[in-house]
Amino acid sequence: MTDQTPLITAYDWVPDFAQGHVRDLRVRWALEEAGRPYEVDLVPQGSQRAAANVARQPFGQIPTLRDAAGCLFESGAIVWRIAERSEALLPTDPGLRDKAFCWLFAALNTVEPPVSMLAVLDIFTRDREAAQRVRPDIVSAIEHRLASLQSALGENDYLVGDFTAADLMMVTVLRNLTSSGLLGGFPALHAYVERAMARPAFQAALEGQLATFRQNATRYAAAE
Ligand SMILES: N[C@@H](CCC(=O)N[C@@H](CS)C(=O)NCC(=O)O)C(=O)O
Repeated sequence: MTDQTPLITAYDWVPDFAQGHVRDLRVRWALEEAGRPYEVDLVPQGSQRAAANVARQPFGQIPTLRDAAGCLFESGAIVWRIAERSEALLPTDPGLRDKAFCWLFAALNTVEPPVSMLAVLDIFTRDREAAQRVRPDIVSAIEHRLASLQSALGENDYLVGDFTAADLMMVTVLRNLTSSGLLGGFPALHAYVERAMARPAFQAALEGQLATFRQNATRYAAAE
């Protein structure tokens, strides 16, 4: 790594359900949009609690970003920092930048919580009966958010004029709903997600994450 090359952390492998959704994707996508080369420090799956990881990220999670200015954690903070230095991810107008900031937080703090809860219920909750009991309430909470979001998006392609870091964040949250089919009830949001995912920078970021998992699949399959 040169002094100026950002170094991000990512897992060397994750189970199938998480592939293409691990949050280093957000950072890769932002750097790809900004046209900034980067390097990836692969964290071996299962080593989350290792001292080196906790030193970088207090919860032992990925992603982090290290560059000449220091080390950051939390994907929202990292993406915002990249965006602040790139006109590809933020408008120059201060009012529009403020709007993008608000929408980035809305993605993480208003839309993502019920979306994450659905993943917890569908993937991680061992008590299946309990999960099925509360699932309709969570689906309803998500649909409530999606209806408001679709209405705010209106007929626009993106949330704040051209594509911004806010769209990057919102789309990485919304695409976690793909397998649930919930986006099907919101055609404008479905089209919004497809539009953003068609961007070459997204495709490059996704391929970067998936290529690593493919390379390490045999090793982890053997260990299972
Ligand atoms: N709020 C954090 C969440 C990071 C996060 O949940 N990372 C996951 C991968 S997507 C992780 O490292 N999970 C392992 C763990 O929590 O031990 C962010 O946005 O950066």
